[in-house]
Amino acid sequence: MTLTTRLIVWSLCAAWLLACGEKPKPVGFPHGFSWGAAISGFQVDMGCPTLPAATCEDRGSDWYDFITHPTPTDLSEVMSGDPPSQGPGHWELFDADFARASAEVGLNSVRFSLEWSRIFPTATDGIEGFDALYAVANADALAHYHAMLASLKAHGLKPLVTLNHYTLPSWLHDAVGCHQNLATCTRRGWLDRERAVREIAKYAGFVAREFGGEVDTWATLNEPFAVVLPGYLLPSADRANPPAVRFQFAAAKQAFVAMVEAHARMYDAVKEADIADADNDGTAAEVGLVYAVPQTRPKNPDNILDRKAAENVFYLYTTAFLDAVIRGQLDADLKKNPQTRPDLEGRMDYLGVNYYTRITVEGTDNATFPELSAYSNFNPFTLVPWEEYPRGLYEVLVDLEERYHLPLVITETGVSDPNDDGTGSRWVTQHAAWAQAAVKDGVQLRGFYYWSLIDNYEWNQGMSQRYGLYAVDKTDAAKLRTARKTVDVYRRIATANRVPEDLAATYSTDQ
Ligand code: IFM
Repeated sequence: MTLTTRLIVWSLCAAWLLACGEKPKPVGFPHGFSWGAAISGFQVDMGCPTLPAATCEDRGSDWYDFITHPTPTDLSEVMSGDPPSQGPGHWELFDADFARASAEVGLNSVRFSLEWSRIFPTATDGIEGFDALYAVANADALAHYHAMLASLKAHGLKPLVTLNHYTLPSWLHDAVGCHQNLATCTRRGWLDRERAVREIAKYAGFVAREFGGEVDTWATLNEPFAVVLPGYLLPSADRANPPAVRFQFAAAKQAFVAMVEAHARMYDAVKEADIADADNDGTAAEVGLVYAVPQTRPKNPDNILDRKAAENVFYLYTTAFLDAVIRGQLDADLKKNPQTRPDLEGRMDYLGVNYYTRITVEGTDNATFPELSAYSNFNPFTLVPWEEYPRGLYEVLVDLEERYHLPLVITETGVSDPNDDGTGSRWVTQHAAWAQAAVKDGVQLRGFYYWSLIDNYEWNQGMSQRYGLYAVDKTDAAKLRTARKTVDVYRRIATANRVPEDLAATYSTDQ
């Protein structure tokens, strides 16, 4: 059949299908789409079956100090107290984990994080240039990350590397001391803005050169607002981040600005240092940022106060930061008065979107926090978070596409599924279906990463949350992995590069 004949036959078939009311088949995902699972170093490394704990655990980070120090009384209901030894031991078991991701789940990519404090266990202030940094870098950690990258390659998995997934080296951030007294602690993390930005950019440039031949896709920071909010404003049992202090508005703004600047300087450093094209596709380094974007709605759409409050929350939680790192519009006082900073603009090759929930916002006439005067019409205590709302992924993706016109990657979405009762299967099908709908409607979506590959240490909640495609027996000496039902469902979606219709029907994707 010639091309012309084929086109005529195809047009007749399409006209017949439409005339008979048949729905056209969904387009699925683009060719070359990344299907992956995401993990982060601190959350998965600890708890090795046979390696010495001192090798397996990264003892040089603020988060390690935070979970191993006796819990301060005011955080007793917030911290799990789970010991590092209960972690999944991925530092030792990475190769088997990656083998499963490829052979059993059918993935083609994994997102993982390098741990800054593993690579530089001691301060890098005053040390300049690759060779001088190499001399003080931890050679075992570098060798280990090269081995992980070789394993990913051997299993046909492309790496997406996060440079900073919440944790800071203890030499930069005294998590416990700053929790106890933020005014007097001396290693103040993001609050030592110039130092933090300078040193994290140095680290980013160093690893980009060291691993650039194996990595093309980089993410600078993970969920910066999830460092600011539970770190300096509202630590809670849901999420606390060191220093976990309450209502420190000035500090929250300083951390916000530091992380905006850190992204820009890390972007520049990686672009300069990674000139090796790992997969020969013509691009040596693509650098983005990972941001948690909740769908946000007014409690009562007919109430002007609620509508305004929802707009305020969306700005404060999401677009204030993204406008700064994408458009160079920095609202340093968070007073809705952004200033142009050309040194921040245009430093985003793609935006990583973490999607978990919709939040519902209620307006109020009373200023709950005068310090947040621009947002005085909402009360953070009335926000209702963690609602399961798959359609929100579509809404968020379309909104971000319209606002920023950037390629998007779903860098995390997933759910705790402790009883393996189909919760994960429902989640992945419904969220992939809404992602597929966004692609159909023109969103430039490049990848979908399930959170998470294995059960992991969920920050202050320890091992109580079970996000893994694979369950991990936290008390078993070998840290046995068992596939959850989600594995089979996700494999079918990833290998078909679309949501099969029977799955869409089983887990009703309409809302
Ligand atoms: O475990 C976290 C991850 O580190 C960041 N995004 C949300 C996940 C689930 O809470």
